[in-house]
Amino acid sequence: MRKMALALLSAVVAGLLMVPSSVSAKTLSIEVVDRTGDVAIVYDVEAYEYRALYGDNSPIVQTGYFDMTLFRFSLKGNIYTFGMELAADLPQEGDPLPQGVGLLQYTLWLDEYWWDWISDDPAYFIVVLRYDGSSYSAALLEWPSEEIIMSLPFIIEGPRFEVKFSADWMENIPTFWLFPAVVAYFGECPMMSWPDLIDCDADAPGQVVNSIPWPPSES
Ligand SMILES: [Ca+2]
Ligand SMILES: [Ca+2]
Repeated sequence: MRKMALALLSAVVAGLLMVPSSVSAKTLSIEVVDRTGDVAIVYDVEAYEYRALYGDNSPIVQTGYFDMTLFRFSLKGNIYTFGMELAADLPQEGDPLPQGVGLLQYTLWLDEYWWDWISDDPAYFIVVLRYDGSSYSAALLEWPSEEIIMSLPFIIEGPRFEVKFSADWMENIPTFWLFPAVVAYFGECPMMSWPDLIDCDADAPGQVVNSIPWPPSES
């Protein structure tokens, strides 16, 4: 299903810097910095150049909360935490989304394999924080059905959020790949678009990986 998003975003310029991960006996964590100002930048395959899908003054860009600047994932005890920082505060409940956007979704795929645009390999689960223009919700979802397995606790503080879920769901899956993205659904269209990915362009300066391995390697 993710591959369908190629219709809108054929490629995305993304910068990625791996921040050294901290590993201890009790806590595993990883932080990945994402470029600021890379909302919906696509590669124009006809012009052979990158261009912004939305202008600087478009609401999608102006709001700032479609622009991921940091991705966090950690395991402490039996609890996984998925978090992001955005370039601006997340909307307050009741704040309208930009015109045309029906759902804002901060998304983390937990993939079986290193994910790429071509093979579109299956995911075990996805974890989402959703805002529909009136209220937030967070959930663990089956993929690709997107059926809710369970609602999840979350906190939002300014430009940051965290969603927590039990490691019991992954107890038979000791290793997997992480793929975080900021997703939007427009109007009644069931297809998602991708205002910001952790990265996907092999030529993007600073790129290290296409998906992020879990658990992080000790270094
Ligand atoms: Ca990005
Ligand atoms: Ca970004």
